Amino acid sequence: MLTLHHLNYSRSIRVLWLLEELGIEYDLVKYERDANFRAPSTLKAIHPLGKAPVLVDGDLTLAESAPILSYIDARYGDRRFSPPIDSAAAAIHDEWLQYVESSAALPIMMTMFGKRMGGLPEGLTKFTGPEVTKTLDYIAAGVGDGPYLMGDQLMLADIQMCYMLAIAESTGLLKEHTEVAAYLDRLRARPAFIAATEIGGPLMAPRR
Ligand SMILES: N[C@@H](CCC(=O)N[C@@H](CS)C(=O)NCC(=O)O)C(=O)O
Repeated sequence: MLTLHHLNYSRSIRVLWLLEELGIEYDLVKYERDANFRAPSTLKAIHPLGKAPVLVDGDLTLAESAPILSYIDARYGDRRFSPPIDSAAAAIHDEWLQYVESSAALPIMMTMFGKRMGGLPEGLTKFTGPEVTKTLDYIAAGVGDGPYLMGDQLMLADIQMCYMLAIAESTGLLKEHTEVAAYLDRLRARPAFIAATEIGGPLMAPRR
C-alpha cells in the first residue's frame, strides 16, 4: 500500500491529486505546519529533508514531487498521465515536469518570500522581476490553445505546475498573464483536484 506523507498548504497536494485522478488506494499521514509555517520535526523521521511530499511504498521512501508523480504513474497508473515511453512527447513532457521546480520555482518563490518578508534587496528584484516575466511568458506559450501543457490531456507536468502558479497568483504575479490564470483555473476545476483539497485541505493558506 502506498503511503503519502502530506503537509497542509504544500506541494504534497500534487501527489494527493494524482492519487485521486487514478482512483487508487493509499494511506494518508497528515502533518500540520507550525507557527513559522515549517513542517513539524516528525516528518524528519520519515525522510531526512523533513519536507513534503514523501511517498513510502514498501522499502522505498521517496522525496521530491516530480519523481514521486512519475513513479506512481508508471507503477500504478499504467502511465495514464505521461506520454508514450521513449517518444519525443515524453522528452518534452519531462522537460516541463522538471522545469517547474528546477527553473520556474526560484523567481516565483523568491518574489513570494520578498512580498511576505518586507521586500527583496534591489539587486535581487532586478533579477526576479524579468525572470518572473520570462517564466510566465514561457508557460503561457507552452499552454498555447491548451487546455493543458501537452494539449488535450492532463499530464503529470500540469499537476506539478499548479502549486507554483497558485503561489504566483497569490503573490499578484498573474494579473498581466490572464491566459496563465485561466490555465490555473482549469487545473483547479478538475474533480480530482477538488477531491484532493477536500481530503488534504486547501492548496494555499488563508490570507492574513
Ligand atoms: N522540490 C521539492 C520541494 C519540497 C518542499 O519544499 N516542500 C515544502 C512544502 S511546499 C515543505 O515541506 N516545507 C516545510 C519545511 O521546509 O519546513 C518538491 O518538489 O517536492
